[in-house]
Amino acid sequence: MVEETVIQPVQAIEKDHGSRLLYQMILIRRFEEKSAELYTKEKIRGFLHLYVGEEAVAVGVMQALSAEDNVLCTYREHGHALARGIDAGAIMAEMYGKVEGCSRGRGGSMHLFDAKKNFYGGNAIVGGHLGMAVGMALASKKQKKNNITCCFFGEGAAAEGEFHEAMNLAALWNAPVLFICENNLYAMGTAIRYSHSVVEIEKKGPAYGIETMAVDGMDILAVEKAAKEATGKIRTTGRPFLLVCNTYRFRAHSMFDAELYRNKSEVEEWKKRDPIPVLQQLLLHQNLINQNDIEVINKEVQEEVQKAVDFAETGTWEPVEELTKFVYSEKISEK
Ligand SMILES: Cc1ncc(C[n+]2csc(CCOP(=O)(O)OP(=O)(O)O)c2C)c(N)n1
Repeated sequence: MVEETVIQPVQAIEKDHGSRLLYQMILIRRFEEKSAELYTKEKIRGFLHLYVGEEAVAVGVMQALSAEDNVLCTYREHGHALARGIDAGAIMAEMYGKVEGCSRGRGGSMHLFDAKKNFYGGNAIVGGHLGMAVGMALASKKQKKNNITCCFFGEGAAAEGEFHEAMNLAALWNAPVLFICENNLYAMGTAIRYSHSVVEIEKKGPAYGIETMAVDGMDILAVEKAAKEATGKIRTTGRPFLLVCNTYRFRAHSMFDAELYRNKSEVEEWKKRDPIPVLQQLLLHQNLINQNDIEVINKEVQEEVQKAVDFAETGTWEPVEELTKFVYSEKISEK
């Protein structure tokens, strides 16, 4: 738990809104802790990348997006999917590989997808979805849809050519993309200082004529405020925007990682800035919630996570004879 550090709110906060933000971050945390437990029991297979510690970024940014906006994420996307409003049961069933999963059980943890929510992955190729985001934003613009495409990626992706090509073309073509760099300081076991000649990612936006801002990614209110400012600008100018959220992952890169590249003391230091207790303290301090409210939130979260697990457990395995379905588009397979 965090000591008595109470952040100064960057904006006035309403009771209901504050409680909702807290609920969503706690839901993501408990959902992922449960996922890790189920992984060790081999209920969830394949890869599993946890977002623990970074919740303020996904929840904060989602507050600035409308239902029509597109969202693309990396493989560390359980938090974004939950914050986008995809049902926890459909996400858990996906990780179990059940037909009731949001990607019909074919994607697993790294490929959560829900077209109805305009949530386009879950992408496992580092940097691969940045180009897709520019393409989607361009398509929206041509179709005069007036929506934004929001693309989350790590600082590891920002060291790749894909990032620079995407930034260049988004600026050149005036594509309404909100680039969110989740800078958690490590790309697997590589610290940022070993992969970036300039570690301040926000310095890279202006090189492409893209307006950029950096924000404390452990402070959900600051993230929300910055994201709203960014989307406001994109909606009025039609231009892309780069928002760098400086954050930290508390757990290993994935379930296979001995974490030999960083000291435990560094992790402990960052845990003192855990976004959940920080927001909780702020809300308590402002008398917007009390201990009883916190207990109610925790109880409701626990029930929601349990419901998701029950849904996944009772879900259906895809029959073997259907495995070749959806491999090609309907049109091609009809021929
Ligand atoms: C093109 C490509 N190269 C390498 C990998 C292997 N890989 C998977 S995750 C990862 C680290 C990416 O770090 P970052 O972009 O900072 O995101 P984070 O995992 O920290 O959220 C790497 C190198 C990959 N999936 N795709």
